[in-house]
Amino acid sequence: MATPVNVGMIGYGFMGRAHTNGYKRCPDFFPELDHQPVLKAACARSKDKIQAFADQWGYESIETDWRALIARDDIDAVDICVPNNLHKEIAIAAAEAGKMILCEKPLAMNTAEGEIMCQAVEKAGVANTVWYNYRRVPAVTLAKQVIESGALGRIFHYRANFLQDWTISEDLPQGGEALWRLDAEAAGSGVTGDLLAHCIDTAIWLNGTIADVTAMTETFIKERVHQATGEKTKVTIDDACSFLCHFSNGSLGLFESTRYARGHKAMNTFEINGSEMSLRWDLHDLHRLEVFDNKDEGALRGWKSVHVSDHGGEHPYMDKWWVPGLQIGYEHSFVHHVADFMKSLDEGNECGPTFRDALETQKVCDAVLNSAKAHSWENV
Ligand code: SOE
Repeated sequence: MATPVNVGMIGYGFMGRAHTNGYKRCPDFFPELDHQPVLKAACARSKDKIQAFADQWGYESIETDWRALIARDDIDAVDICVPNNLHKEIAIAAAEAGKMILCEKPLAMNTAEGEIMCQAVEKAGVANTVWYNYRRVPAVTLAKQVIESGALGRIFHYRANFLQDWTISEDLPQGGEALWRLDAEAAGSGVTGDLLAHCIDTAIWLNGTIADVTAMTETFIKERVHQATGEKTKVTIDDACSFLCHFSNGSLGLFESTRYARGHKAMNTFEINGSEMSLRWDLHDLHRLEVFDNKDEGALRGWKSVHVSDHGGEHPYMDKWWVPGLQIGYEHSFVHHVADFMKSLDEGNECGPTFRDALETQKVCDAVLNSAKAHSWENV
């Protein structure tokens, strides 16, 4: 009999579904783990909406006040799946109540908030993690293993982008349900905290810390109707952001994100170039890791595309799924995150990215935004 981890989910949007699917699949595909999630309660202000969510996904009960959820003795772990401006208050209260916390990215609105959140979980000694899910796409995890083996040699370059196109229409309102990502009051920033944060988390994980940055941002649509008031108000998020950086290992970084790249829905890529080998990954082909190995010889030397689908059981996570050659997708990265969190409870260690790890990404985001404002280089 597994040790239950009773989850209290706060939120019910796209991410609430993605995380819940992770909790549901974990016992089926990682049955060897001692700790296993139980969908204990879902929470949101709207009783009708959260009841419908709970019924659809199989949560045992509902709450309409997150404080009541956190106060419950039968909740072990709180999943924070609400707009960024609510993360800090909920995380501190959950930590003080001794709950484990799984927080949606980005950790906080800014570094100052994030630091307070780190102190809260560290003081309380509660298990914590932030849902930077792309680390757990098997091809990305494989890239980490290859880089750690030293096979790339000296690293010269790292480049990444995350491109979307869903905010090009001037008629799209800002604020409120589904559109809070366009409202700086709720989101803290635009593409920097929403999209680049993913790229930065992956970059730091693969290539180490970032020392300094210089950035530019643009807000293409200056005013939008706010859903809450119906009034046209100034847009203060960044619609696009690009930055250059130095990594602490001496390599150079180049990052771009936007919601104005017509045709791109979620183009999330990275490439890393070392003296001996380069690796390249693209979310739209997420099961493939492209590799150029300078040791290869002859006329057929070139980029090869490795289908990360359990060749001889060597590919991360893939032995948990189907048979070799059959690929998995986006949602599995969340199942893997849940499984790794449960495993960390079994083993008594941390599940990265912890709040402290995610604070590093937050620091880079802040430096990027400050640099864009000041037209300067900023240390992280
Ligand atoms: C924005 O459209 C978004 O949903 C992000 O908030 C997610 O973190 C990203 O994974 C996909 O795009």
